[in-house]
Amino acid sequence: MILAMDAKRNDLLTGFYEKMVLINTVESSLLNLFAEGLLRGTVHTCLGQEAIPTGVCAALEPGRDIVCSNHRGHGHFLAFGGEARPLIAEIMGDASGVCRGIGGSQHIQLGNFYSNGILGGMSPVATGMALAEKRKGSGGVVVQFLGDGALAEGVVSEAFNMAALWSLPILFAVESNGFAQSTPTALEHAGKLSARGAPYGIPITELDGNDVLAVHAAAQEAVGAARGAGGPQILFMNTYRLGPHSKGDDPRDPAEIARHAEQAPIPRARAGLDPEWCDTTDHRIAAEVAAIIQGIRSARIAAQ
Ligand SMILES: Cc1ncc(C[n+]2csc(CCOP(=O)(O)OP(=O)(O)O)c2C)c(N)n1
Repeated sequence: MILAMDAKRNDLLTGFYEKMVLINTVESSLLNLFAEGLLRGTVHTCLGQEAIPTGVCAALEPGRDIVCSNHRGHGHFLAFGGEARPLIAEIMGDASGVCRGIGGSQHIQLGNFYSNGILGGMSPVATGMALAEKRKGSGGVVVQFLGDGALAEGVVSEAFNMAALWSLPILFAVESNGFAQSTPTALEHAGKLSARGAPYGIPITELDGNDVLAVHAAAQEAVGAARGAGGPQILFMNTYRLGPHSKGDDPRDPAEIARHAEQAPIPRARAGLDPEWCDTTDHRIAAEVAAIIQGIRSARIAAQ
């Protein structure tokens, strides 16, 4: 029995590790492309936060559930089953991208995946979608990803109220990385952020957002509760953004970042896996992502 549980845990961790490395590799490559001048606009990466999209989206049913993402949404897209090539092409402004290169980094839509860069703007949209799913009786759950900074937006409080009042099937997945751009949480918010659900009677679970297995287990429970007519749920997941807010804007102490890097989701997961397998996986995924980018660049040159 214990052996079977260990094997299941290992299988889960293996799959999650691959997904997190894919997200990390794509995100790092995007920062390189930006530095090369190959991306227009801006790009927000989720480096260091890979466990949250990976663990939460693994608790969802792709054809039935809906993901509403934010400005930091590439990881959510990849974790919800989106492919790397059309995502990268989209962000590169290429016509072969998910939204024909028109949406860019922050405005991506494919199937049941929607992202938008207006802070907190997806809270009422996601709440409306949850109302629609409830009325249809589809059994679908909507997950809205938002940062701790977005909790200061009034529209998020309004969405919490409506979702609770109408007992809607929605999970608000808060990625608390301690900053809103360059403002530390303590300078932005009064009171205890992880208690924000209490006035609305929304169950809220606070957890270590860098532990992918813990995120997955909490998401399974919260999604199950929302699907089972338990109304809205909030997961308040503590994490740390290792990359800059967007491209190069990072006023934080490099020593602080280095300290957090040791506790990031990928090294944490790696500690429970075979290091040789991890190295092989890292190299394979790096080669796959490099080939995707090379392919897009070559096609572009050929078309000129
Ligand atoms: C309504 C609105 N105001 C301001 C911005 C600019 N902006 C983009 S991200 C961001 C900080 C977001 O912080 P948080 O919600 O904690 O998410 P994180 O960036 O930390 O993932 C701000 C102020 C915006 N996109 N929308």
